Amino acid sequence: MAIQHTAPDEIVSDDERAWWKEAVVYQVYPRSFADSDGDGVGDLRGLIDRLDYVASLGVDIIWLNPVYDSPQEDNGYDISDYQAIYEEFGTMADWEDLLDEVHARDMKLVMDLVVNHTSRDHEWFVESRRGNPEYEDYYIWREGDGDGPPNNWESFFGGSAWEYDEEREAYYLHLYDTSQPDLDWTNEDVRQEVFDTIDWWLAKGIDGFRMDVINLLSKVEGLPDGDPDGEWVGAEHFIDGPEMTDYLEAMDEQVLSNYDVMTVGEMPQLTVDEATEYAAEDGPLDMAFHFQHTKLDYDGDERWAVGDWDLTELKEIIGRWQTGLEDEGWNALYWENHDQPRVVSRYGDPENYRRESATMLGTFVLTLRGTPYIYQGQELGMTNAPWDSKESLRDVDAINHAEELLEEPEYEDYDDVKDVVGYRSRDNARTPMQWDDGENAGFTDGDPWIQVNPNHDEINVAAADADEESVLNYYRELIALRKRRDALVYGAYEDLLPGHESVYAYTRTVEGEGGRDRLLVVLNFSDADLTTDLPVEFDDAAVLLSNYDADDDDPSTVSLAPYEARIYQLD
Ligand code: TEU
Repeated sequence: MAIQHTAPDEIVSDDERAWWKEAVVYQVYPRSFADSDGDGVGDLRGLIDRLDYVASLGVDIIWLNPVYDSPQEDNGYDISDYQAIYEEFGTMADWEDLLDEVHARDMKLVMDLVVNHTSRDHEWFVESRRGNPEYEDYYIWREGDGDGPPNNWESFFGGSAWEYDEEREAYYLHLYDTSQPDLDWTNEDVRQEVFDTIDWWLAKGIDGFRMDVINLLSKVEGLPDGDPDGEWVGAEHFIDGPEMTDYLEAMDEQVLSNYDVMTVGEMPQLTVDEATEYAAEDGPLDMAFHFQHTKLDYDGDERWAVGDWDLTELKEIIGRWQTGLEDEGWNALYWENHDQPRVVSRYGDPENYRRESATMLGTFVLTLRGTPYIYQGQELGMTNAPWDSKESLRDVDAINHAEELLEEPEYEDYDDVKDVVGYRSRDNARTPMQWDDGENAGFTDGDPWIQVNPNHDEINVAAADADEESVLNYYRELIALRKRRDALVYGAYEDLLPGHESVYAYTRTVEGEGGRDRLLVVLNFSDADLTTDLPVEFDDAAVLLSNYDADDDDPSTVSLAPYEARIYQLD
């Protein structure tokens, strides 16, 4: 329910404003969004047909996952040609139509930039492994150490980060799948090729880039062994390496700064200090994704094992980023993307309080300081899916992990590992968008490349559209509210109850010559009814938005239903 209040105008100065700070981003994973030609794989025409839906959310920017030519071993993060469109997604003409249609709806289009590695099928790699002098140093080739690989570095997807190549008779480095060899960024020709590619796309009129694992470009000279007990063996030598800032600054100077575009870096193991440098006012990037809040439900450093988490830990992490980037840098806010399990299934209650927890978690990500990113289906409260057989898995990372576990004596067959693989598998995010309750959820007329979540008969766009109380309509209201209130975009963040284990309450305040606007967000992260005191003046308080149909006569003692979210105007 919403009560209309107007915010004072002109509190935030023009100097502080930026279009990408005020924007809400919607992430489209084209393979799973909409299939127009019945081959079971989503495509660009399918996306074009659904652009009115995307615009109806009130979002400003679409971030499109990779659509470049690729053998699709890692669903497009293995690029074989940076200047061509993957055939199953469509043609360059389709892509150009997409750009026009996005712009015609006053939205912007941000593309994925994957330049830490290419596909093994990229011409550069084909020539490099053959020893063609022009390309021989495009990748990181090394002799083995005795019979083994050059060092102990590991691939993020498991196993050694080195693969022996018979043709070249040497090992190449791949920090991800064996099909994704790392480019050698110390080679000036490589850097120039990448800068030219970036320029080529920007000249076509796109509005920015999301940069894949961009803090991995620079590796420590000599490639020494990594700490064998590290979370990712070798990471201390290949994350934020010595030339990292120089590479990004050169990219900015030579290409990015010639255009008014948005850049967001995906940066594993990023810290606040690093973020303030990369995304400083005059830094090379506008903002960066960190991963700290996505590891809450890990068991220690163990990515696959599921551990308990508590709300005070989340507050600590969020507080660190909200206050740490107050003066320098800008947050990229997200719960979900194509690599993360569905947030309702992780931090909410998909069985008993799906609508409530999905809307509460949505309130959180849309009311922090930073630019929010919503992943397709998140606005419906889509959930994780059952992964009952190994054959149902599609994600190279999940399949590798299942196979690794099955080599251990304690596991006999897939049934023994399905819970752990199923919970974390990136496939959870990649089940098709649920458009209606028909066969295949209206995603395709053919056989979908990955299973459709069986709950699409209940959770789908058509049903949500028609239901005033749906997660979808709540997201729409919330996005609209964010547009009306500068406090939600620019306001300073203050955590009111850092030690509370169930209630997350914070204020967002903007102050300036034009006055002051202060909003209060109160979220119940538990499935219990509870009452709490809040250390704020409530005299003129009024609820701006709530995910329950409830009003509060005496708001200074707040009574909250399970997963209830409320936004108040304070003064
Ligand atoms: O992902 C990088 C990656 O591995 C992180 O998202 C990871 O989940 C995080 O570091 C956990 O701590 C990107 C893409 O998003 C992914 O789809 C690709 O497979 C990968 O790079 C390789 O290109």
